Amino acid sequence: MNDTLNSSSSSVLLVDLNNFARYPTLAIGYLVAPLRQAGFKVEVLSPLAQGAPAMTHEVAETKWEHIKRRVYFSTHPLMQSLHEPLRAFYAKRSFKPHQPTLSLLSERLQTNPPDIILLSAYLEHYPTVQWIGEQAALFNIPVLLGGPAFTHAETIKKWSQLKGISAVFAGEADFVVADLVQHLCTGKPAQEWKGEGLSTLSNVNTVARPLTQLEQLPLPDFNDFPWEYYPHRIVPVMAGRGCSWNICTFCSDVITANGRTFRSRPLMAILQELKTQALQYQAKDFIFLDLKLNSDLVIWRGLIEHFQTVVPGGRWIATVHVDGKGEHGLDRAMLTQAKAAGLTRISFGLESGSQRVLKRMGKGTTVERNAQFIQDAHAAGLSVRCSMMLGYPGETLEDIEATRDFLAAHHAQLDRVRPARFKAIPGTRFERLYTHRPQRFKGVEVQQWDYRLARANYHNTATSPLAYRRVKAQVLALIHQINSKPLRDGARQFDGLM
Ligand code: B12
Ligand code: SF4
Repeated sequence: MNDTLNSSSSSVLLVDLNNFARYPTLAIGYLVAPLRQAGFKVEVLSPLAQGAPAMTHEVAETKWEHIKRRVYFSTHPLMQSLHEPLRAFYAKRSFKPHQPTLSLLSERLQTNPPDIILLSAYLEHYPTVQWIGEQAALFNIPVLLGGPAFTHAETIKKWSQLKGISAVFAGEADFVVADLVQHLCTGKPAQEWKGEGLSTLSNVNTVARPLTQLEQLPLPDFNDFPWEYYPHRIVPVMAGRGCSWNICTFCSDVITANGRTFRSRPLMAILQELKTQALQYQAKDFIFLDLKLNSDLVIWRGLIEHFQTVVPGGRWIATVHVDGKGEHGLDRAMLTQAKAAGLTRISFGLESGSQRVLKRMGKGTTVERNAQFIQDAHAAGLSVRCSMMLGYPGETLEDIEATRDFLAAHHAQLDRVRPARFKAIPGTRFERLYTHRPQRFKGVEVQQWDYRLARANYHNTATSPLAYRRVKAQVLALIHQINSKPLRDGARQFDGLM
């Protein structure tokens, strides 16, 4: 490694492993911008940037999808023991390395090696990261790894041990990435870097504190993405990081690098970003990736008030949380204004139709408020999508019956429902509650916490009885019916995006 390298002569190859979205990866935009500003020669290698077809997050509903869902959500005692091998099989297939990207990387290392490789990965990308680390080691090229899920000491430790991975950065790197890359490019040992959050094989450090001063964030740079290949030009944006509720027991979003603690950006900066990005990428459609866009009501109202001024004719989609008490900015009048401001689709975490389950989850909402929100959002002309959870620990026959009745009652107003099986994730409030008092979760037995993939293998015998399974089948049938409906006008371009 050349000790005299400076940022203007160092080449950085940023590898983004995401090909699950039909729009650029926000993290990449936030890393490229400061690196370019610092004078590095940055190149992005990503399946998406290589024109790989993006996988669809939510595929069109068919009979086959329904059957797959029946298998995935089966809680038959036999299936409970098959879930883990089936999951591993699915993960292997879905997250298998994208060969064209790897071939390009391989060729690049042989012909024109970069000074450093930066990898942004989800934990599902383990085999690809392993492969890239091994290849880079052959050419003696440092590899810096980061991603949203590197926030648990045990996870960081496991990934720091990978061959060829020089260091794992845990936290939001927006303000430090240029300095860190400069440090590593000059060949200095990673552990001598003065900042927070950097771990190596021999020294696992804590996670960098959540960023403050978000007003200083640069404009994400998406120039390396192949806009011409996208069926619709959609720009991702985050108005703030984290979630103001921050309490749900199962939630792993609020323990990610960017999700820890709620921080808002100034309204003017967000509006300026919308205006500039729309012009820069000739796009009018935006996806807000905020965990809860109504976390800060000043921002939420400000966006509704000014969106059309900064992006005339533009449209946007967002996720919100229906707070159980007080003002949440989601009354019918506000939603009607939001629709007029271009909001096309709204997503929220319904989770359950049972008040008891919502309470156990710490969801901070009520069944009545959820119901009112769905009615109001639909009446305002919005496409309403919700995520929900089946098999939350402690969910009983009566609870799942309440969920079935809720879905049946709102069948006409819901455009899409995305169900998930409860996942036990290390670092969440659930892990702490379970470890402290497992008997609180009757029928649930966590067999193994897997820190490398930040998940757990568990059984939930409470969901095995035939009566429960029958009602669950009814819930899945309702979901199939809802998801088979045509989408409301205008929402089609946004289908499957979140
Ligand atoms: C938007 C989103 C999506 C979108 C778009 C994905 C995309 N890549 O653009 C869609 C809907 C397509 C999606 C799909 C999936 N997602 Co998703 N998604 C998110 C969400 C809500 C926001 C991500 C985001 O843009 N964050 C904003 C940026 C700025 O933050 P960041 O990514 O953390 O990046 C910062 C730091 O991590 C760090 N950093 C990141 N990379 C690097 C690299 C280096 C070298 C350095 C130094 C630093 C660094 O600096 C960045 C800037 O501050 C997160 C939740 C969350 N809070 O992160 C989940 C999340 C990332 N998704 C997750 C998952 C599991 C998935 C799916 C697998 C779900 C599924 N089963 O279908 C798929 C597959 C995605 C794939 N293969 O790429 C998990 C990942 C956890 C993990 N295991 O690693 C998360 C954390 C949700 C969760 N709590 O479980 N997702
Ligand atoms: S409201 Fe959503 S993002 Fe916030 S803690 Fe609950 S599940 Fe997580």
